[in-house]
Amino acid sequence: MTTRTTATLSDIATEFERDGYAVLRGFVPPEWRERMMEVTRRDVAALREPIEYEADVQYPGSPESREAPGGRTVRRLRQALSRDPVFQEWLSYPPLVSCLQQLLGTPVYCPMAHHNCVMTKHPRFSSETGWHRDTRFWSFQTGELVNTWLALGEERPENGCLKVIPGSHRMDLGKDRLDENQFLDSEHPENLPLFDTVQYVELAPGDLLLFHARTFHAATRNFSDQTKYSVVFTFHGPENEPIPGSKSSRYPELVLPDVSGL
Ligand SMILES: O=C(O)CCC(=O)C(=O)O
Repeated sequence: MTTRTTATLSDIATEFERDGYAVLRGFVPPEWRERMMEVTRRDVAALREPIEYEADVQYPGSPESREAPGGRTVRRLRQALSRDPVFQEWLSYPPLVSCLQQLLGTPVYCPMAHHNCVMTKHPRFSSETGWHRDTRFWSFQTGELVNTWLALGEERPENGCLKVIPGSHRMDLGKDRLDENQFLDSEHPENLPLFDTVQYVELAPGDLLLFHARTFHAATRNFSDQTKYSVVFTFHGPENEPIPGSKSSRYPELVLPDVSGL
């Protein structure tokens, strides 16, 4: 993995195409990051819906129910775009949009049905996310979508940063290598070599991880004493659309401004 602040768009695209992810350091203007953090803390404190609670996913480590101790621990503030204009500003930020145009073509669309959230990972009640592709329950014409994962604070192995399997966005895997929830079967002999290639994506506040929606990724719970916050969106280009009538088409999509002429 190469990490740079001054990479050309074509370097980023080459790395992304090869590895299924790329990291751009210090990418977001600090005042936006601070505002996103403020809004996140406000909405977590107020339990402002729509929210996914840790108890809802029932992953290893999740509280047993919303009524159990820690049951109201937020996992994800959904519909970030409806929470504060800073998220719309972020999605119109020309350096971000030009990266996405390079990877996906023009115009770029942001489905509001998926991601469009702030992920929160609480130290006491967070859970383990198994190895999966984000496309597992999405319905688009193709799997060509790009996720942006913006670190509002530090992300390290200790607090449950993302782990990725480089190049896995281009791998075809038989169904027998996945469990019933489409997580990678950790004991399947053909999957074992993949785990030797795992990379931890460590991020500093303001760093941006771009990853392909087919890249296998996972994360542990948060073993630190501070909550971790990340702003996550997904995007597709003009040659990929949600399947009509599916969950992926249940909300409108935001069309990002074309920045090619800037
Ligand atoms: O932070 C985590 O636990 C991973 C979240 C994730 O991969 C997802 O929600 O798709």
